[in-house]
Amino acid sequence: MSETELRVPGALHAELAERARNIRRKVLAMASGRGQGYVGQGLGVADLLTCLYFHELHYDPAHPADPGRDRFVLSIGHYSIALFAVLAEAGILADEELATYGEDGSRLEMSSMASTPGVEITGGSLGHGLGVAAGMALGARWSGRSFRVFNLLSDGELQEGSTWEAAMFAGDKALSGLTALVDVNRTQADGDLVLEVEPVRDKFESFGWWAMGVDGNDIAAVVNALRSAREETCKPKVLVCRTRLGCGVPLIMQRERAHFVRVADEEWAQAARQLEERI
Ligand SMILES: Cc1ncc(C[n+]2csc(CCOP(=O)(O)OP(=O)(O)O)c2C)c(N)n1
Repeated sequence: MSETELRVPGALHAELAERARNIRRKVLAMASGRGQGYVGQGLGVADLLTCLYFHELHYDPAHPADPGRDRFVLSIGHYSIALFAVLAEAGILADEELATYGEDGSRLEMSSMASTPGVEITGGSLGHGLGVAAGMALGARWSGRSFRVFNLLSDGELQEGSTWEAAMFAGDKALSGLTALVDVNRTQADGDLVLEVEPVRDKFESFGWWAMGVDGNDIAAVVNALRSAREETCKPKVLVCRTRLGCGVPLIMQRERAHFVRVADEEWAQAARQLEERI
């Protein structure tokens, strides 16, 4: 057992692991219903979002727009499949609605819309989430509210100038209510990253942030990293999370082009079997 696992009670670890499994099941069900989707991303960040929604964020599922809620800002709109699965697991969306993912007229678009309960911003155009999240964190300070703001962004978004303007702003204003989680899966649309983004931690630190690296598919490590970030009260915080696209389902993990997955009918059943076998 690793040192980080020892610092997370077994019951908590088991509860979060079960949540993450449910979220992966929902991701596969949503994508197989359409025959396609951003399934690799959904599986890749399932552990991260589980730890965030079921061990860190303060919110009331019955009142998803409560002004005192902690905010989760998804800048990578195409990761909406993961967010919808988590919102259903949290009881903010109904499980039945997940079957409409990507359908014409559905509230569950393949790129997230702010009109969906539990979704804070409309996504699609990359590189804006960190700026919005920083603005929200400043708004909390100005209005004397204690809510915190978490932003999930991608390594591809680190190639956007707007991300670094936001990082500079948050560092300068010492926005300690802001925590960014960077999903470093080392891929973007056509395969590997087209521009190198490392060293990510050093870059954020040079903008005045507190930074830590973590295995984003290790539940115990993520729980501990979120706690360490919570304990830093002077600076904006960033967790640089290494994740694996398709984590939990070898069939998706092994795909060469796993950015947007189209899978044959029989392969969805195989993917679902692989997820259960791994459990
Ligand atoms: C401003 C902007 N430029 C380009 C795109 C097109 N686009 C959609 S997804 C994507 C890949 C981005 O890679 P990353 O954000 O790292 O996502 P991942 O590979 O994890 O899916 C791109 C370039 C976009 N949505 N917005």
